[in-house]
Amino acid sequence: MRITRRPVTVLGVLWLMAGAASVARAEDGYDVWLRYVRVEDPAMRAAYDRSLTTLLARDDSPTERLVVAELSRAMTGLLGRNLVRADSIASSGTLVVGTPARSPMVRGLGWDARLAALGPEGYVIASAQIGDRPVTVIASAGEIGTLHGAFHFLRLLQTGRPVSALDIAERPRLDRRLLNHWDNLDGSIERGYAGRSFWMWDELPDHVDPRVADYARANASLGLNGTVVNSVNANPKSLRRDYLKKAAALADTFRPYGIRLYLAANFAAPKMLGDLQTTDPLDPAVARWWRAKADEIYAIIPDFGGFVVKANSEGQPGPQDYKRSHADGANVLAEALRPHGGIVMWRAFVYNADVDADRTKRAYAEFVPLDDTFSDNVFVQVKNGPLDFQPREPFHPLFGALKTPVMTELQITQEYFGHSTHMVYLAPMWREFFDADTFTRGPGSPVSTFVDGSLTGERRTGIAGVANTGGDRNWTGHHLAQANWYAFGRLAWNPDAGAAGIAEDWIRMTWSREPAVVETLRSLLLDSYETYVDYTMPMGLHHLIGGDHYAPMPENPDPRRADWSAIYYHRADASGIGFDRTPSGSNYVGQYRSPLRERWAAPSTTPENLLLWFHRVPWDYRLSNGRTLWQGLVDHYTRGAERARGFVARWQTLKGKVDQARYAAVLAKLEQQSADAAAWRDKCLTYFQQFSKRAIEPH
Ligand code: BDP
Repeated sequence: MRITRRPVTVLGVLWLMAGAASVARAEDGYDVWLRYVRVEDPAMRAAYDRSLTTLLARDDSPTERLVVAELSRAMTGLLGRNLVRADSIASSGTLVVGTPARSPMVRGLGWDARLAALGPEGYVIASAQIGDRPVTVIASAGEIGTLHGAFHFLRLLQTGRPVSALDIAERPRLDRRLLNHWDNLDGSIERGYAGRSFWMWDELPDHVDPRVADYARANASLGLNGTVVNSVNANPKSLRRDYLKKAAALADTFRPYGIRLYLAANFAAPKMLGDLQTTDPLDPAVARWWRAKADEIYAIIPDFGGFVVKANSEGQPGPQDYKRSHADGANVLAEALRPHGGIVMWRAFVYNADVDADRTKRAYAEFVPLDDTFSDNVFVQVKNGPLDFQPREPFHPLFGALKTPVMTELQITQEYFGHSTHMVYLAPMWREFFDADTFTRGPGSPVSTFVDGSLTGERRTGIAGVANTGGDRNWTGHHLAQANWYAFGRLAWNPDAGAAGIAEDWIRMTWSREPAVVETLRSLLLDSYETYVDYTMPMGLHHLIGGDHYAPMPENPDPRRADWSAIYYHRADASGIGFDRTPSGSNYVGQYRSPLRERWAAPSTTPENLLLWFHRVPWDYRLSNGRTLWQGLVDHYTRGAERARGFVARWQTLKGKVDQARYAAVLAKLEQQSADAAAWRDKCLTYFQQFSKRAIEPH
């Protein structure tokens, strides 16, 4: 009696646990989109069971071991069983993973040319026939490509897609796909809202926190291949030997995941580390110092990626301190890195008031005349917009203008987007940026084609995202902010990927495959960007904040400098509001090509969502819907705050459909967002009303 009952009881309990797994599983967000929750749908399970019985893959190298471990972890989670390891194709349903160089089975397929064309990071995932057995192959010219391919394959399983008739070939559209960490050596993170830095500099190099490998794994799952570990406001100490050894320990952890380490360099390091009296880039002693430093770095970190440099910007030292140009500065570092294959990413985030009165014009004014004078391993790193990651900016006019390779810089951390309190899915904004037409080669020259080099034939391409990760258990503070880390990675791989599709994949992997959850959460994410713009800075308004970059502060008069204030940008008075950047104003529009410069020079041909960015208009200016500008502002602020309030109720429909812990955490954040949105509306409308002297009457 006992003998027969016992297993039944145990099985019964297991069954109950499995049945409730999707809801009851305790979730803290640590596993991000790599949760590998059991596939419940019986038809899907049966299909996966047929396709996946055996694994034929080597595990003799660090990366191969990661591939095998990842597949094993995933199968155990998704299917409740591991694949049987095999040396030959003995059964149908074998998964073959490898490179032609290391796997005779892959070599035998005769795909070498195809794989070579996809490069060492690209891959093929295909259903094939070996002998009379149907198999699935994940193959690449490089081991890192097999890791990327494995993660892609697992994404199919996690999102519930069929895997029986696959023919996928991918290669990354951009060469360098980086996260930039604004982490300081003291563990704080500039503009970080998810806890402290998890590099744990004090513990390095002897102890590498396990989180570092988990971080690298998450990045590898997106195909990211580089990380700048320290802030652009760089502490020169990060180039000191003891810190290089610490960085080397991080690089060792990153390496099997295909991720290279880069450092932010302080331009005055030769002086600040106490070696030289000058950092003049044309002084031979300075050049020697950088060469010796580069040699030292590569001796410890052989695959070191290079330097990002913020120079002559916001108080940082730079070549202009010696009356030298940005190119002089970039080139001295570039020459030092060149023998080792390293690059310099020289940031264009500069705003020297001597160059032009309008801050948005300065980078273009400084860098275009220097084009052609940079060494060939220098990238100019350009933020998506000309000011500073505002909720809506036009694309930076340097996109499509420079011949020097450009490293695009996007900001994942939500400095101007409600930090880790507001839900704002940024992919729609990035899409808008990538899709904007630069007219560089006539109509049909979107930013994405400049960024990926296809427009100009440029092969040196790259993108950097300012990371939103930190030591918080869930990495990003807000559970939903993980979607921005995820979306950045997917767009870095393919800048033409759609915001909705990325969101859907992320939801299925991170939350649930249940249609109600997918639908609700996807529409929430997709509505969030425009809603945020509406309740904070609609119609091209920008910088309506104070020093915390969080709360509304349209009255901010920042005494330190006008271009850190809010009033300098909105210029509201009784006659109207907005910044005149047309030829009769600052002529910022003159930095764009025709027909943009003509289009954006007239209010009637400027998109209304950027009207006040380009123009100063009277309060009674008529919008296309017949409302006045003032009424339009009232409408946007009112609608934004209402929608943000509505997010709470929409989220509440998911109660019981997602795990309780994450449900409650997100709900609390959305409630705060709703209150903040109302505060933004009230503060901005009452502030502007003192100039407009018109009633607040929403449509
Ligand atoms: C601004 C941030 C500041 C950064 C700067 C930069 O407020 O903390 O140092 O950008 O990108 O957005 O250098």
